[in-house]
Amino acid sequence: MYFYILLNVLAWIIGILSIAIIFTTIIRTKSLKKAIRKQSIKICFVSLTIAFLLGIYANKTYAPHFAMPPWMQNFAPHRFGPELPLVNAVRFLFQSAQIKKIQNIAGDPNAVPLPVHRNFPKIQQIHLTAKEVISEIAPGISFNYWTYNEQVPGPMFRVRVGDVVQVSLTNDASSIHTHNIDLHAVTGPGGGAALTNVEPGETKTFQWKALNPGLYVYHCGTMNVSTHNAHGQYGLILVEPEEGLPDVDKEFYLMQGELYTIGGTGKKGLVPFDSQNLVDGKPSYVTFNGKISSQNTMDVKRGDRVRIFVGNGGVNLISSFHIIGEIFDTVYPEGAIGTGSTILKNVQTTLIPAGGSTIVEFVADVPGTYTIVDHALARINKGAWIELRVTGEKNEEVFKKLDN
Ligand SMILES: [Cu+2]
Repeated sequence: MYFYILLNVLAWIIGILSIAIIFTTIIRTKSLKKAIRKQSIKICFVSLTIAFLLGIYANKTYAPHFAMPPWMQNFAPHRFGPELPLVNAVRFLFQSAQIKKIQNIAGDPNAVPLPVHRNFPKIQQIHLTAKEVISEIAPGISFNYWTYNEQVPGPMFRVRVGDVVQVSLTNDASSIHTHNIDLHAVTGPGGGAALTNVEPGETKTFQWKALNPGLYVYHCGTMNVSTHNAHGQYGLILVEPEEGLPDVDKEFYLMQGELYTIGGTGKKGLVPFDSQNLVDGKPSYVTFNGKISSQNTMDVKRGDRVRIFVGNGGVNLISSFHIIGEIFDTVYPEGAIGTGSTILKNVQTTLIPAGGSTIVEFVADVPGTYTIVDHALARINKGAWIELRVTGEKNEEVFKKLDN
């Protein structure tokens, strides 16, 4: 890595010396024509060309940001940095034409599994496929997402406390990278990550018992973890308490996430991952369900009691979850449910830690369009919003215009 810095320095020294000799020779001979005929000048021009080519070589022999910038300090465990291995970056460039293109990467917010409604534990099976795909963050802006089941977030799962859950993870044969799964609902080392390290084409399975109710994040735990999460590998699993959750009319599934891309917010084309901005915590995009303004809709009717399961895939930001024009009458902070958990009433904005979750509930009293945001509002400019539509008759007792 330092070899390239030395080459760069050498190129500068040769270049500056060559230019200095050329100028000195011209000044001494007082004639450009005579100076050009001198052997020393010819050598200097050759040296300058070599310095120029050396400079290009020193700067371009590794893809910037794919390899770790040599000046970037990294203290990740096992000496794994946030950079993508150069060989994988090269493989991506050669294989990008064959990588599957997904029309809409966003996981459907309506795709919530039905309540368990069961008073006994059983064996549950979960199967996921890690797959690397290309899809749009916004129109004209594509990214190499790493997914579970070709969507961001991965599918939501719903089990009951006491259930035995068998999780099998396949890494699609087309993948370039190794993947695994760490479920925060798991009691056991690594949440299952070490047991599910799958090379492309491999499948591994492990079993765990759901001891604690709660709404838990799952994510890829392959080194460098933040790099895998910042490509979209996260999702939620709900472990219902024995008594279940109160019935509601409509449930939704959202996950906030961050994307780090070279060229910054709005840069068009297939935008590469930016490891330096990942480490600095400067995402180009902050999204709900993987992309800006998901094509999926969130529709409810006036009077519906609504529950949203919300996760934060991170990896740097804490979400200040808020719906403009709505108040959460019930919040299960940090997704904590079950006997003894605190329930908050009448909340405007609730925090979701990176790698954490929340459950919010409210009644859709007034028809209209509501924007769901991270109330660190500058993030709206990076895409942190999605709309909820409430249809039905006006409710002027609660909300109406007063004309002057
Ligand atoms: Cu992964």
